Amino acid sequence: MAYRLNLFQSLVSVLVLCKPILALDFGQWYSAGNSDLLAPRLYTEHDLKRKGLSDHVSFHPEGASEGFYCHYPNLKSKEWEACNDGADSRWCWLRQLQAQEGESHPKGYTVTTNYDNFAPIGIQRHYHMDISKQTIAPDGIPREARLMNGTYPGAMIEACWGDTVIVHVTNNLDDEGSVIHWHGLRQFYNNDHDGVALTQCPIARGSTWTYNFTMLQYGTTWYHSHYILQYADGVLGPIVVHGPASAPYDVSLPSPHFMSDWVYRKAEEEFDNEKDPVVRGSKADNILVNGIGRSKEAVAAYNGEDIRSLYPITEILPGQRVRLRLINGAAGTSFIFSIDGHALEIIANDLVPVEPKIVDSLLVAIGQRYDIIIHGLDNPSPSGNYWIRTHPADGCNTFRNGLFNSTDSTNEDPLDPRTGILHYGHSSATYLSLPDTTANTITDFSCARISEQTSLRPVVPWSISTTPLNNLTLSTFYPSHQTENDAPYGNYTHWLLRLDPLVEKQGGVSFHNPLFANFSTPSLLDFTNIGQAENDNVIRLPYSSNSTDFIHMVIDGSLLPSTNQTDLDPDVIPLLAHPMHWHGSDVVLLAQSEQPFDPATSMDTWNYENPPRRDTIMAPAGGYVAVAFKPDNPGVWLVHCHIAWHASAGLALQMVIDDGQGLVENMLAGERMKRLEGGCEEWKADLGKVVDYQKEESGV
Ligand SMILES: [Cu+2]
Repeated sequence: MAYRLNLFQSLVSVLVLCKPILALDFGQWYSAGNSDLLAPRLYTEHDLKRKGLSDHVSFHPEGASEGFYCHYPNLKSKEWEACNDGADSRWCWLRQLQAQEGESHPKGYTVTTNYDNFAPIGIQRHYHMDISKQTIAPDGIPREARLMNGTYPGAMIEACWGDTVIVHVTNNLDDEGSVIHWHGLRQFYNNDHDGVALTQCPIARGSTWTYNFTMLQYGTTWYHSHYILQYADGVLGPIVVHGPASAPYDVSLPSPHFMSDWVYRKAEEEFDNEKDPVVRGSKADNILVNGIGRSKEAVAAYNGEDIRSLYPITEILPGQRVRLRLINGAAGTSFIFSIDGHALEIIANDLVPVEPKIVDSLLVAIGQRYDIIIHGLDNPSPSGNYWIRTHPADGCNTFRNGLFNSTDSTNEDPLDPRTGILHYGHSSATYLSLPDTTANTITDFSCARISEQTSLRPVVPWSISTTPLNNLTLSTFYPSHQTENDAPYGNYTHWLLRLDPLVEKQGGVSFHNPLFANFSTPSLLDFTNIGQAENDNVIRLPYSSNSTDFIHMVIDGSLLPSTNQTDLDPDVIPLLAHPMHWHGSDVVLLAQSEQPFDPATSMDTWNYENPPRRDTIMAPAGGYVAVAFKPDNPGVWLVHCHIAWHASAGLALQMVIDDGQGLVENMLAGERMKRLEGGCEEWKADLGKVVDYQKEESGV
């Protein structure tokens, strides 16, 4: 497949794929938005009228914020129309009118469009964000936090499929750098905007850094700081990209359900527990949903008044199908989400639309997202109030007052998983009392939920090659020096997870290395030397633009303690499964198993035909996951555990995807590299004035 780079403005290049046959169907390629549409803020209807753009396709998507419009300036309204105009047509996004005649399905952009290759061309949207210290009390207990635009979660970034989003991030912290990652966004040919310590220096105090990326995917995701443990201190927020859906619904709720945990101490202080060989684990103090929690003091002080300040309220009407976006932005907790008495229809996992699947609860691991449709009851109870539950999954939580365990009630004082209320009607019009509903019968509280996670089918299918492109040796897969067992594992990447990489490192165990980023020398600015340092944890992968080429990788959890190990003290037992997150591409789940990986037999069980696909998957303790992904996005990409404490302990590696002939360096040559270097100069000038975390933790 041929390609060419199309430089746009001075910052972003976007790949233009040349597939002329498919072009007839959709008519538009990925390319830059029109530069004369540069907007100082969100487009509103007023803007559209003022600019005389009303001849172009524009519409207000259901579930969007007030005043928010989608706008496609390249599509003349005479030929195109928005087609999210009814509950039964959500699968369709933009309809090409001329092609519609005589066709049962109108041509255009729909949920079946291969978004790897095609997206409508939207507009540019600018967001201005600042990071600052503020004291907040989300559950009644005050704590100094670090926040995006002063709120927890931070301000929502909202865009439409194909828009280019430009975020100007100002670091107003007085003692730390920062770097912001746009979780799950593919950043195609846009590695320098991924926002990790491998691709840029931290943003110096007082500086503004601009991120610029095009929404090639659509759905629900989030952004968070990727600098030390800053996201556990509050630097995170939702991202919503409007687009089509795989099932009908009546209304979409504009505000996502943002689940997280909350630590009363600064996360860096709590991290001391992770490094302590006796304690071996950082702990959280409470559960928050949309930044609302309940301390024991707050619950004790509750005297029957209105409960709106204690619980986030989700509104629904009888019989309605309501789309809700779920995000897990926790530091250390994976949640089982459910609504008492209600069925939930999954329509997307991470940023991938899936065939609709109805469940009564679902696992949302750290970093994962789901778009679901709540099936409203025709005849709700007289009070119309139902509990929404975010139950920490067994073995995937570490709370200070004891671990949740669905089969063991020895914890006398567990946190309450009832964290929100589904209300029939408009809550503002009525006095709300506490629901008296009972929980759905949930049989699987496990933190891998393998049967659920392996059952989701993407709408746009991938067929996976059984012959991987990678032929890795020990010298090209650095973390494989972990054991002597790598040699027979053959033609795919094998990453053996260890329990406590940082503790082992401190204890002088030499065969395993945590990844340590060097803030002042990011990999992307030192490309030829990646892999020279002991803690670089690099794997080098061959770039290929051929859509049938895949890399296979096994992440092996066989050395991690599993649930049947009874000799472990339940109060100090480490987290059992690791939510592994990929930057730069989605991965497919070839296998997810609680049985140890066996190179002789395991591969016979792998699923190559449209396997589940997403950016965050759960690696079970005692077993393994096998994934595949396309090495079509050149750059340096992080793969890491999304338990914040584990990432800071270095449970990560960096993938270098390059053609060996200068592809990455040529992509960044010129203005893009100068910009990165300028950021590093600012950072280095500020180095003596920020807290130096480099000796203590990984920096990712
Ligand atoms: Cu982990």
